[in-house]
Amino acid sequence: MTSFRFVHAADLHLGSPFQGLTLKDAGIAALFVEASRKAFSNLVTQAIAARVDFFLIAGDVYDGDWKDNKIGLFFNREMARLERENIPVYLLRGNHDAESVITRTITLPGNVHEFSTQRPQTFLLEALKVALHGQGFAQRSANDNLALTYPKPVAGWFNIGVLHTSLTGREPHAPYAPCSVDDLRSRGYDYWALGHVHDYEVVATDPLIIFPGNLQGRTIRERGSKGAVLVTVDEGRIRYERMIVDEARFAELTVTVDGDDDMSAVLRRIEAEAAGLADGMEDRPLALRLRLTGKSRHHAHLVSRRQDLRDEAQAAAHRCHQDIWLEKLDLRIEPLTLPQAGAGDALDLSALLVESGAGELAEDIAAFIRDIAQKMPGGAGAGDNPLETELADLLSEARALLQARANGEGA
Ligand SMILES: [Mn+2]
Repeated sequence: MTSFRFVHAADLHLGSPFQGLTLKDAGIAALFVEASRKAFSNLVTQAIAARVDFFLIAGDVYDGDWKDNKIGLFFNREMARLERENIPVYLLRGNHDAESVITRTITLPGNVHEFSTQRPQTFLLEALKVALHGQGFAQRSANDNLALTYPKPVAGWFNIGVLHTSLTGREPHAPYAPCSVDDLRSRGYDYWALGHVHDYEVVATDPLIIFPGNLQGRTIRERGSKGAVLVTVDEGRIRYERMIVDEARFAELTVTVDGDDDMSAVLRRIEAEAAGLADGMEDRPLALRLRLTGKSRHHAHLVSRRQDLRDEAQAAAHRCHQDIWLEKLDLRIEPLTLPQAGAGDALDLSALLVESGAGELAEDIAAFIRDIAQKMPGGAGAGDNPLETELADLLSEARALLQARANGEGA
């Protein structure tokens, strides 16, 4: 057997819109927007430095159809860098860049080889005695078990299966090309280069079945370090290691307040716990979703000063590290004692407020927002409406504010 090494990447999602990021600093927001492309350039640079023999991409190079040719031009430029180093690339289409989805094209250099979307195809790398088996998606949906149709291994060669799949289901990913680990094992290959799931996961070690994850976190759901996998085969022995290429990271932190905590006590808690985030940043900017939970006798005061609390929480985070940026303050603090509906005087504000949260008001407002969103230019009404998804928070904030005023706390 020969010795060689290769990159296994997937889910580049080039052209992906940056969602849900409410970073206040425009410069930092721009850095996150650029991060996906930079991460892929970093990977190409690392692959060249590692002198890999070939480069695999297991689907979803593009996030969807291109708005213009910019994203195709970017990919071509990176592929050409690999071609000048004589590194061939083998890729297939996933659900996001299925044949029927992408309508524009840019001619790619000759080192880029695409697996058929009609049937399993095998590329034979004679010099390395490596056989690559794969099939891309013709349509966005792929309900068939593609793995079971992959061919028998080439005897005496190193066989790699390339597949875009959710296996038997990986929340929150929709099922695509469903198959079991045993289905993959039944092919008798040496390595399965999977794509689709955005978290790094070594699914099995005999044979190796790996999801490399995506190259760059794009939302708060994609946290931690991101990258591809470098696989080295030496006289039949396989080693693998992660190639971390991300430019910026997402993290969540839950801080539980104590019943007696006032604003400054809450901020001290945030500062103490945010100090632990620096290790996971590895010199990258971090977008932090901070969740405050617990019960507090100062609930109304804290919630009615949400904006101050957010800015002070950002300041506390910056006292720990200059590159922690608050993505969102998720305020889930509850009052020490919930007001009881129906108790007390005829005009009980607490009771009224509790009742007002019981649905009707929320539904009215949601309908109102939908109505306005549809009339907005530029497709603002399409897809998830950020105002609508945060409605419950806004309502609870308004309730706390009103309660605080009624109690004479001012605001
Ligand atoms: Mn996918």
